[in-house]
Amino acid sequence: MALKRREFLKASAAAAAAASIGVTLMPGMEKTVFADSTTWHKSVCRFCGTGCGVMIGEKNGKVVSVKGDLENTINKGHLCVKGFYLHKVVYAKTRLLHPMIKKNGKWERVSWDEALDYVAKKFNEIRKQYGPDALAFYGSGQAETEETYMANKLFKGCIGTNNMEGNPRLCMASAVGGYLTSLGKDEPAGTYADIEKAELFLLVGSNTAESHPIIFERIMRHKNKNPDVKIVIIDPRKTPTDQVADLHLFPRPGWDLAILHAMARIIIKEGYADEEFIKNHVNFRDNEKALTFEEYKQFLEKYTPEYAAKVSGVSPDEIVKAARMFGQAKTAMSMWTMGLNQRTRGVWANNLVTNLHLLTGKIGVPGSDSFSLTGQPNACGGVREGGGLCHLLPAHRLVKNPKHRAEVAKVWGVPVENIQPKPGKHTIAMFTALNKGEIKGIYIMCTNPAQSLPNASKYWKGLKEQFVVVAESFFPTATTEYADVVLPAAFWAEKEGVYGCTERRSQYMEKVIDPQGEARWDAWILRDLAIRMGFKKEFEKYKTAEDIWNEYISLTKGTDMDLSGATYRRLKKVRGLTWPVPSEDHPGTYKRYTKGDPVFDALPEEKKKGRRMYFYGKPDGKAIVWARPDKGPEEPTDAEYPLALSTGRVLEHWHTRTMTGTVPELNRAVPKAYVEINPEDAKKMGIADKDQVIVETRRGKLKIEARVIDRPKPGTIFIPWHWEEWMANILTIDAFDPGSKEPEYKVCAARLRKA
Ligand SMILES: Nc1nc2c(c(=O)[nH]1)N[C@H]1C(S)=C(S)[C@@H](COP(=O)(O)OP(=O)(O)OC[C@H]3O[C@@H](n4cnc5c(=O)[nH]c(N)nc54)[C@H](O)[C@@H]3O)O[C@H]1N2
Ligand SMILES: Nc1nc2c(c(=O)[nH]1)N[C@H]1C(S)=C(S)[C@@H](COP(=O)(O)OP(=O)(O)OC[C@H]3O[C@@H](n4cnc5c(=O)[nH]c(N)nc54)[C@H](O)[C@@H]3O)O[C@H]1N2
Ligand code: SF4
Ligand SMILES: [Mo]
Repeated sequence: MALKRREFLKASAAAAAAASIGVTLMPGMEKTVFADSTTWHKSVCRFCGTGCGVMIGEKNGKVVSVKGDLENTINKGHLCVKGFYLHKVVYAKTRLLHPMIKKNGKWERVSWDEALDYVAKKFNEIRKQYGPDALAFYGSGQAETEETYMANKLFKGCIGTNNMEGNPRLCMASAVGGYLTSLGKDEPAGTYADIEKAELFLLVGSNTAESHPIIFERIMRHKNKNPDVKIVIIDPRKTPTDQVADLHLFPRPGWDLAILHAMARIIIKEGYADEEFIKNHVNFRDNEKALTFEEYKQFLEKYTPEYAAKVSGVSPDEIVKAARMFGQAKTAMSMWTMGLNQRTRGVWANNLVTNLHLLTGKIGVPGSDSFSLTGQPNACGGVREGGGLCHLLPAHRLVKNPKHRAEVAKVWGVPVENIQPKPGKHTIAMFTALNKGEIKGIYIMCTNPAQSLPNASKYWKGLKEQFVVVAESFFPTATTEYADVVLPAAFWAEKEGVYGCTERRSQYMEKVIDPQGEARWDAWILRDLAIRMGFKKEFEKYKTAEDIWNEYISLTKGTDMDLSGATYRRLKKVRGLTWPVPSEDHPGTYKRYTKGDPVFDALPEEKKKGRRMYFYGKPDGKAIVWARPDKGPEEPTDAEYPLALSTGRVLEHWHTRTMTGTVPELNRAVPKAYVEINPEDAKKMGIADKDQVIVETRRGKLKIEARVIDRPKPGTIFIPWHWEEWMANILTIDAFDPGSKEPEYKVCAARLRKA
């Protein structure tokens, strides 16, 4: 079987490209590698938002191996290298095994009782003296839904502060803003099942091959079988994803909005718009007011291919070609990630991609969708759906909505006045308040902000000065350096829970082994802390993970993201369910806003007349095509800082490397950081491959090895941000999108010289 597939892959140059970057391991291969006494347990990869199903091999109480789950529809047995080595991460030498308190600057091992009593006492003192808003929680799209749910209840419902955020703010907030403003509800309409039905893929600001390898592989397989399938990329960098492109537009970082408008203009001018769909399903707006279709067309007149080319630095012909390819394909799927989201115009960029789908009606039908790729394994499930941001409550509810507060307070068993109507502080505001001493105590769980925040060194002050509790599975990390207390957290196979991935699919993960050392499940750490803080009545009722999940899904009942049919009983058997899934006999939903979506099906017939889609998050059920200005980045290049610096990922490493950095195979593949410089620029600057160089921005300086390579567009440089030793976030800018509050990691101005 493995051989056959390899031969099949070789048949196409495109697939060979994927094989060459080592994307997947062959199903069946594990049979030769693992002995039979191993028992296998159904779980999910804890890395990217693709959500691959894994089988965890357990032998004598140890996790010994991981293989792809053949029955999982997402990955059908395939895994990328990160998933394949997960079992090694469990036993890393750097696992944090005991609670510790920093006493007189030195870490001291303490009992759980001492650690939790200490945190409870400090938090209560701060709350009493300075009020609830002097406390904060900072969580993660890698935490399980049950874990984020417990934190949400403790902080928003019991302590009474909405200062509850998480790293999805750095990641998915612009996509949330994009979906809400364009379609009215968060998260994609379609699912991965559209991949095999799409004729065209528009990959914009997504290095799919390295960041979502299994999604990339599905696209490749589909293209191999159907040579007419086309791939258009808009990305300033030539990444491994580029190897399959039929057309690649290389804009200057931060300047691609004009391209998307120009594409819309050509699509309409050349008759590719679906006038019937537009009439019944679409409204037009600019930042101030409603527009007519005619007014929108007038707005677009500025965006000639020549104008867009001038702004973005690509050729007019390529823009025309991209627009025609999008227009001519019967079905199209756009996918994007941080190249759009991590921008001060992140929400607008999201809107403009969705515009193309709304104008052509390439949405709500098989093979077509405006499909945002989610970064982390549970950013959708725990944080977007679970309500783990400062303005949200569980199940797409808002703190500012009195009805929503009342519904949640009732289920939480807390007085409704406990939940503040005002959103708390978003991530950058939260760490700014920590710097200023307005926030005096913070609980950080499953994230490493001292390294991952933009302009990170600016925020070390607050972490140093205030009371910082870090729940972590590994030690040390950049953030534990500044902690007062560290709490060892059970890791992946050591706990059960649910992850919700990119395609609205919730999947159950089994607890396979006991935690290492004294590590405990994050949800129980939070429960026991809550009880010690005085919230006994509210928290002692949770005895199992299922108790938490059941309460959570009861809150989703009747919402657009109804998960009430996704019980543990069911999730333990199936390979996840895509919401809405309103009852235990409901199969889950393939497409939203259209026939088959229980929310759509329940709408009165007169509302649906003449419509194949109803965007029920909008008052009249119509989605919005946005006329947004084509603004560029916050810090454009200039004579002083002539290079555009971008940061991002490599296939083998995950974020701050606390996990992948413990796997020798992954470290060998990419042992250290570097700055990519285009050969043209390198020549001008007299820099050779492997030279040590200094990269400098208005915020910091970094000494790093040069990699002279035709990947970044001339005038741009790229640094993978995974290494603490070469911390890219010393350099990045902390300007953020005014709507989504997501920072602009993807573009700032830099200069570079030989060290
Ligand atoms: N191997 C690996 N996979 C991961 C992760 C990881 O750490 N390692 N992390 C996960 C997470 S949380 C996330 S959020 C995703 C991120 O997934 P991606 O967003 O795919 O990854 P990045 O490398 O951050 O950036 C993607 C691309 O954006 C492009 N870009 C930069 N500026 C612009 C611009 O102005 N316009 C356009 N159109 N493109 C631009 C960059 O050139 C880059 O190729 O990956 C997930 N998967
Ligand atoms: N320059 C630059 N910076 C970026 C980005 C970029 O593209 N460029 N991308 C941004 C994006 S998209 C994201 S999502 C963020 C990610 O940034 P972070 O969330 O800060 O990065 P991670 O390394 O994933 O941190 C997760 C932490 O949780 C710990 N951990 C793992 N499992 C568990 C567990 O079960 N329980 C607990 N309590 N801890 C656990 C890990 O050891 C690790 O320290 O970074 C952002 N920062
Ligand atoms: S593609 Fe993502 S989810 Fe799948 S194995 Fe790789 S890291 Fe894990
Ligand atoms: Mo992310």
